[in-house]
Amino acid sequence: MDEDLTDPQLLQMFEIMYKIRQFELTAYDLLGQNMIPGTLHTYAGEEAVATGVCLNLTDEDYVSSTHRGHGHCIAKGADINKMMAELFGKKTGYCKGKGGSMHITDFKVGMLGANGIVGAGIPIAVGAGLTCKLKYPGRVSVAFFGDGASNQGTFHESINLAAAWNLPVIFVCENNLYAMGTDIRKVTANPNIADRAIGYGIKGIIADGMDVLDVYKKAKEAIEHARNGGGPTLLECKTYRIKGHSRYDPALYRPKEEVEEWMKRDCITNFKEKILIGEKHIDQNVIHEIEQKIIRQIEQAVNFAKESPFPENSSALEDVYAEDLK
Ligand SMILES: Cc1ncc(C[n+]2csc(CCOP(=O)(O)OP(=O)(O)O)c2C)c(N)n1
Ligand SMILES: [Mg+2]
Repeated sequence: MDEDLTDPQLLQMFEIMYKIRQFELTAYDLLGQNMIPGTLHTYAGEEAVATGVCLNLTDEDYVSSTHRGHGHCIAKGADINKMMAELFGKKTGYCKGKGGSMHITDFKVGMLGANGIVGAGIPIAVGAGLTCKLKYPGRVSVAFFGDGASNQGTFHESINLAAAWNLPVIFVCENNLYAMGTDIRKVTANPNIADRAIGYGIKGIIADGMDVLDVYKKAKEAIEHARNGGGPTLLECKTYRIKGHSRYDPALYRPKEEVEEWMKRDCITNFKEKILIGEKHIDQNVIHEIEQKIIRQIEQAVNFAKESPFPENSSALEDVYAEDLK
């Protein structure tokens, strides 16, 4: 481990990743029990990416997210009670129960929103990046998006503009090899999305998305570069999802051997065993206490969601527009 991080910082990384994993596995089960309506896309397996990136950000920095957005929300500091209540469709949720998983937003912590439209969060982050440059120098904006989104026009238009205007935007591609059932290797000749950076005159970096320390270190470099006026970076994180694309996808299109290989690289188990215990000799009881604390927090979030009321029918047409024109 070449990063100069303290034990409390390393434990914080673990705690955030563990919180995302528990939130996701719990939500996955609750949806299976019909407690949560609709569908959802879990971030389980990819926790090191959001965690490693967002630990370099403050509440004043912005992130835009995707349909797989719970991990970005939690890593950016969103409230898991309000997140869970939103998944349950309850009035106490982030969108008063009317948005669901793919619309969770929290401006207070700079979370500009999950997004059900693939690639649509990328221009939003560029807009926020322009705001940073014009009004709040020193702040940065991060766009999280998938390998599938990297083949949308919005990706190319956004990255080109951000590069031309030298905006403080970090483009974080979460390359989990699949866009629903489409294998990236079947639709994209170059397996390294980061190589596209050169075409836009910016730097492209590849990080091991299963290694939170590698993501943290490379994101730090890109974020500091942007804060100091150096402009955008394309950071590609090689990662893999544990579950299928959405709750109801058994992911049969992924070869068994491939899944097994990636599962051996699980970002949480490896970080805990190799780094926290193996290298840093952190007391296992300390780690266990963190795990128990998170499990209790998730239980509380579920209870909060269960006990909260549904929105009234009469509220269906409220908040339809961003601003009330009364
Ligand atoms: C514009 C648009 N096209 C298609 C879809 C349907 N869709 C939802 S998620 C998804 C795959 C996205 O893949 P990727 O960007 O790699 O993200 P991942 O799901 O792997 O995190 C698709 C095609 C959509 N929501 N929006
Ligand atoms: Mg993908």
